[in-house]
Amino acid sequence: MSDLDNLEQVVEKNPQEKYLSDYRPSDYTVATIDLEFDLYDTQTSIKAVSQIQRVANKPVPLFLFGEDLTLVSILVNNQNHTDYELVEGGLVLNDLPDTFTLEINTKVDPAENKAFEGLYKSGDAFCTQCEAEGFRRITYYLDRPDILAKFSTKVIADKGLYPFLLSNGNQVDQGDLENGRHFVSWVDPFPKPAYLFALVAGDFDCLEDNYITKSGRDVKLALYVDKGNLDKTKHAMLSLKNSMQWDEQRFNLEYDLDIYMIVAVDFFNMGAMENKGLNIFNSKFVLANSQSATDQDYLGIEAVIGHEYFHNWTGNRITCRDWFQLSLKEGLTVFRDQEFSSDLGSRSVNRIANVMTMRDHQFAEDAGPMSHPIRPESVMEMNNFYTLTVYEKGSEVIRMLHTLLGEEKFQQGMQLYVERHDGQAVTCDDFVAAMQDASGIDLTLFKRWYSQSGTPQVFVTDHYDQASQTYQLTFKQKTAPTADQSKKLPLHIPIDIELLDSNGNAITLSEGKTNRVLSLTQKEQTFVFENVSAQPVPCLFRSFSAPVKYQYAYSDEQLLDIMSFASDEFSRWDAGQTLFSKYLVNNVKALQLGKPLSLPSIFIDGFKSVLVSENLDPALVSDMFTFTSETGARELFDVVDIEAIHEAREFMLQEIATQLNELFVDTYLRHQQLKAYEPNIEDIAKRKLKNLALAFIARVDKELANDYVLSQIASCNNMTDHLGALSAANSGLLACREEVMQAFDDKWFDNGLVMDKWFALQASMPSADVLEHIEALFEHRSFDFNNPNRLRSLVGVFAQNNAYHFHNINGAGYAFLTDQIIKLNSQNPQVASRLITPLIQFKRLDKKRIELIKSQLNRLLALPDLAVDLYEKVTKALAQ
Ligand code: B3K
Ligand code: ZN
Repeated sequence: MSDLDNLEQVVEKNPQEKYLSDYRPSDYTVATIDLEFDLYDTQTSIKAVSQIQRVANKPVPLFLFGEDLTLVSILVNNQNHTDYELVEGGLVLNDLPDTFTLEINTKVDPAENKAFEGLYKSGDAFCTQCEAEGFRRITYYLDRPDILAKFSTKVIADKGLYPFLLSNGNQVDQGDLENGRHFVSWVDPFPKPAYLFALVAGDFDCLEDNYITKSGRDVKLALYVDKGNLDKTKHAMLSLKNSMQWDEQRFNLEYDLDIYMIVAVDFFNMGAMENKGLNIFNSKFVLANSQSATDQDYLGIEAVIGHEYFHNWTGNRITCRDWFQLSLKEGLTVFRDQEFSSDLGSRSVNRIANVMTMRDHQFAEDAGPMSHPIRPESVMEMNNFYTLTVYEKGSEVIRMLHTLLGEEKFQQGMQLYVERHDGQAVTCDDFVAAMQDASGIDLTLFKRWYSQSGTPQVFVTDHYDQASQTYQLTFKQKTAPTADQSKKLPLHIPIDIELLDSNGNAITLSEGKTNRVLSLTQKEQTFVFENVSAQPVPCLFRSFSAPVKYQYAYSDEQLLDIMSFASDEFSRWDAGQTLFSKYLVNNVKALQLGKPLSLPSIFIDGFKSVLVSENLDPALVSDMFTFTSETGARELFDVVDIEAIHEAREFMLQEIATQLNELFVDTYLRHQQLKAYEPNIEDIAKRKLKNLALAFIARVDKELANDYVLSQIASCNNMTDHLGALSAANSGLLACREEVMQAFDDKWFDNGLVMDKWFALQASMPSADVLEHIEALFEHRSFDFNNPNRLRSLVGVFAQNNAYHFHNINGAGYAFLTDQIIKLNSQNPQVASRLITPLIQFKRLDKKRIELIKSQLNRLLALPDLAVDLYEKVTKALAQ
C-alpha cells in the first residue's frame, strides 16, 4: 500500500484490517539513517538524520509512522520544516524536494515503557525491541520491512552506569564527554529494515571468544549478561559457535560482520531477537549451569541461539517485503533450527517434540477464530501473527519442500535463493520460485499451502489382491472450512510410506528402497504397489511428512507391529499415540454412556514391551509414554467434554502406572545418578526416562515415590533431577510436596529464572484449590507482575497446561485470566494477547462454558481502551 493509504488506515477510529492485496511499494526510499541517542531514564533524546529520495513519479506527501513520541523538531535540508501534520499513528510531511536530508528530533520515556517495544529499560539496562513495528516508538520513520537503509548509531550515556554502549554493526568510534558521560559510535555496513535495529546500554559481565569462519575471517563473539552470571554463559557460547559451524557445513552460509554480540535481558516479551550483529535475548535462553538449568533449558538455549543466528541469512540479509511474508523468514529459520538440533542431537526425539507442538497447539489455532494461512491475508495487529501457524506450520511447509526435493536439490534451491535475493526484501513466492527453478520440480500446486489455512484430513483405505499380488492405497483429502476461509481446495501432500510384511520386515518398493514418497495432489487418489506377496501393514506419513490429520482403520495388532518394527522411530511413537487415542475416545464414550472404563491387555502388553526393550533410546521410550495432553486430545472430538477427557485420560495413565509399576521401579533404579553432570544426549535421555518413571511411580506407590523424591533431591547434582523429583511430588501430590517446594523456594527465591520452574509447578498442581494458591502467589517475594517470564510461568501455565482446573465449570479460571488480561491491557498488550489463547479457542466446548467465556470476552470488549492486539482476538472469538 502507498504511504498515504497507510495514513488513511491509521486515522480510522476502530482498528482496521490491513490486506496483503493492498501492498504497494513506498513512494520514498531511505538510503541512510544516522541516529544519535542521548540516554536518560525518563527523557531520552533521539536525533535521526536520513537521506531520503522520492521514487513516486510526482510529488506526494511523505507519511512516517510514529507512536508515543514527543516531537521536538523537523529539519529538511537543515532548514526548519513547518509544513507537516501530526496524525494518529504518525506524521505527514508536505512540500518536500525530490531528494533531501531529513532531521527529526524526538524524545521518549524508556522508564515508563512497560510494553517492552521500542526503547525501554530492562532492570538497570536500556534495550530495544523493534520487530515488528517498534522502531516507530523511537523516531518517525518509514517503518516497513521493504525500506532498507544503512544505519549508523551514536549512543551517549553516563559512563559509570552504562559502561557498555552497543548497537548494530562494527564499532567505529568512542570517547569521553562532559559530566561523566561517554559515547560509542557504530556503523552497520549492511542495509537493513528498521525492525532489525538494536541498541543496548548497561553494565554487564562479558564472555568473549572468537570464531574463524570457513574463509578464514576472525569474528569476535561477545556475550553480555547481568553481573554475577558469567558462570552461566558457557553453553550459550558453545551453541553459538556450533551454529556458525553448522550453517557453513550444511547451508554453506558464513557470518559477515567482524563481531557478533548477544545480550541477555530479564524483561523481554518473547524468546529472542535477531537484530543485525546484536541479538537481544530473554535471559531464559542464555543462562545455564548444571545447578540452575534443566536439560530442556540447555536444549532450548541451543535451539534459540541457533535460530537467531540462522536469521542472519534467512531474515536479515534476505528479508521480508511486507509482514504478510513473515513465514518467509520464520518458517524457514525454524526449519533450519530444527535441522540444527536434529543434526547435533536425536533426530527422532526432535521430530516427536515438534509434532507434539503441532498437534497439541497448532491444530487448535488452525481450527480456532484466529485461523490463518502461513502467509496471512489480513492483519490488524502484526504482533498477533507471530503464531504457531507462521512459525511451526511454516516450518512444516519448508520440510515438505525438503521431502519433495531431497537434500541436494533443496540446497541448490537455497543457493539460488541467496544468489538472487541477497540484500533484498522479498516474498514467499520468490522463495518457492528459487526452489522450483533450481530443482525443475513443478511447485505450482504446492504453493497453495501458503494461501490455504486449516488442517487437512487424509482418509486412507487399502485393498490387497492376492491373485495379482497388488496392493492399493487410496487417499482422500478434505480440509474443513475455517474461521477465515470457507472454501478449501486440494493440496499437494507428500506421503512418505513404508509397508511391513507379516514378519515386520519392510518391503522393497522401488530403486531398492523400502520407503516411497507419494504425491497426493487430487481430492482422491489411488496408488498401486506390485509384487506384494501378502497383505502388508502400511506405515503412513513417516516422520510426519505433512502437517495433516490422518485416519486409517488400524487394528490394535497392526499398531503394535508398527510400534515394534517400523524403521522410522517417529512412526513407532506415532503408532503408540494412535493406540492411546483410540482407547481415549472409547473411554470418553463409555463415560458418557455410563459404562465402565477399560484398557485391554494387548494395550498394556504393547507398552510393556517398549519399557523392557533393551535397544531403544531411553528418550524415545520416555516419549512413547508421553501421551497427548488433555488440550491436544480435544482434536479427537467434535464436542469437547472437559470432564470426560480428563477422567478417561487419568484412568488410562493410572492403569498404565498400576500394571507396569514394577517395571517403572526397575527403570527408575536402572537409570540412577550419573557421575558429573553433562548435557549430552545420552545422559539427557537417561535422566528423561528416569524422571518419567518416577512420575508414574508417584501415581500408584506414594510412599515409595516419596522416598525416591527425597533421596533424589538430597543426592542429585543438577537441576534436571531436582526438578524431576519436585515435579513428581507435585503431580502425585506426595506427602513431601510442601516440604520440598518450600526448600526449593528458600534456596532459589532470588533467581527469577529458576523460580519460574517453581511457579510453573504451582500452576500445574492437580488440585481443586490450585487457583487460590496461584492468587496467593501473586504476593510471593519472587513474583513480579511486570516480568513476562513470571507471568507466563504462573498465569500462562495454569491456563494452558492445567486445562481441567482452568476450565472448572464454576467459571473462576476464566474470570481470573480475564482479570489479569485487563491489568495487562494498557501496560503490555502483547503479552496479554498471548495469554488470551485458551479463552478464544472455545468453539467445541459445551454450551455452559461457552457462555461463561463469552461473558468474560464481553467484559474485555467493554473496556474503553482495549488494545488492538486484544480487540482483534476478542472480536474474532465472539464472531464464532
Ligand atoms: N523475530 C523475533 C520475533 C519478533 C516478535 C515480535 N512480536 C524472534 C524470532 O522469531 O527469531
Ligand atoms: Zn525467528
